[in-house]
Amino acid sequence: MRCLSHSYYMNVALELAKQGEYFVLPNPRVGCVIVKNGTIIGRGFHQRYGDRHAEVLAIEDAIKNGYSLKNATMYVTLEPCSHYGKQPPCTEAIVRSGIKKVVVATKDPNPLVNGKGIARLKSAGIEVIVGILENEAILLNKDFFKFIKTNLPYIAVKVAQSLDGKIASPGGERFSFNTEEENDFVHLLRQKYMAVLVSANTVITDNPMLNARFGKIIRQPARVVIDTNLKIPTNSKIVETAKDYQTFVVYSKKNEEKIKILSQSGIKLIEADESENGMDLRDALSKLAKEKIASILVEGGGNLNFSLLKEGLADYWYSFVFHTFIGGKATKTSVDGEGFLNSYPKLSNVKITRFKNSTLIEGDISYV
Ligand code: AOF
Ligand code: ZN
Repeated sequence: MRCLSHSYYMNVALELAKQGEYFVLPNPRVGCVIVKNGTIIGRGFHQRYGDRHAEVLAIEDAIKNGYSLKNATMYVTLEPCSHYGKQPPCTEAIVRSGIKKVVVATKDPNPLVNGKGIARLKSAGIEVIVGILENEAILLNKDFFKFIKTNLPYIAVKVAQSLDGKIASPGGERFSFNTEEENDFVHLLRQKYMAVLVSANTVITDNPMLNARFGKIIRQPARVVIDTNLKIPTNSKIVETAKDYQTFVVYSKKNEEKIKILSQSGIKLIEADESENGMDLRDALSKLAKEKIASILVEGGGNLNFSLLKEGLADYWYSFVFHTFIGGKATKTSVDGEGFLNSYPKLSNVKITRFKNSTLIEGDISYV
């Protein structure tokens, strides 16, 4: 009998989980393998939001392959669920199957599960081991973990800037040196998030579509406009195409007439609290989380980016640095606002990708 380590099988389950990437949010990516006498007899991963869970698919796969699950061991990247959601509890399917040991990478932070799944398995006499490749499992679902623990979406900010940090031309016009390479990358990136977010100023100056239309197209993210005073032009592309893409406008100052026009065009309006400098961003984001928007790619301007960093709301950063200078004292930069005084946000786990005309610098944002 071949006997490989727990981490070997968990790694196979993690690789399976990754295949759910674009489709499962706001659920987590989950992968599962079932092992008997050293052989993987069943595989499954959560494939699409609302669909069946990894464990149930792995059990079905093993049965379809003609195996008995009696005395088998299950490796799953997240604690099996024990509640009735869109799917019945995985714990019951596991208990019924005859599996005798379950190896879990990490506990499910969802308050509906959080330890209850493990307790249920143990109460049925199943041996449970927790913590194999735990860091990898958390990293795989860092958006889901933030969303479920804080009721705020996971926020990534994407900027395209010159070598000297400018994001517009000195006259204020849109700056885009994007070639096919960057376009394909960004449009795939948009699809990895549940929504793309800009401020109303960006809609006014650039009139963007904010959809995915270059390269490989798998899904369309929702679109969010942060629009404190409801300035969004009713003839902008976003308003005109609101029936084709899920679109939210978040505002703080009521304007009944504009609200009516925007709602009729298919936009969902969200009212967020006001703050001294316009909108309370944390409140806006928590209201988007209530709409099940678990992750957002922000493609806004320097002021919005500054506020997100200042309030510690941004989690990840992508800077496309084009190998070009723009110059100009007053030219807009990727992070404007009044600047940080003594504590500067930083990037960690930095990754660098070279394109022909630009270099992408990305990483986790840490606030110290
Ligand atoms: C698992 N295996 O593959 C996934 C789990 O609405 P439902 O029924 O799909 O439940 C969603 C919740 O279940 C989700 O928030 C997370 O806590 C857990 N996801 N659990 O055992 C899976 N996707
Ligand atoms: Zn489940």
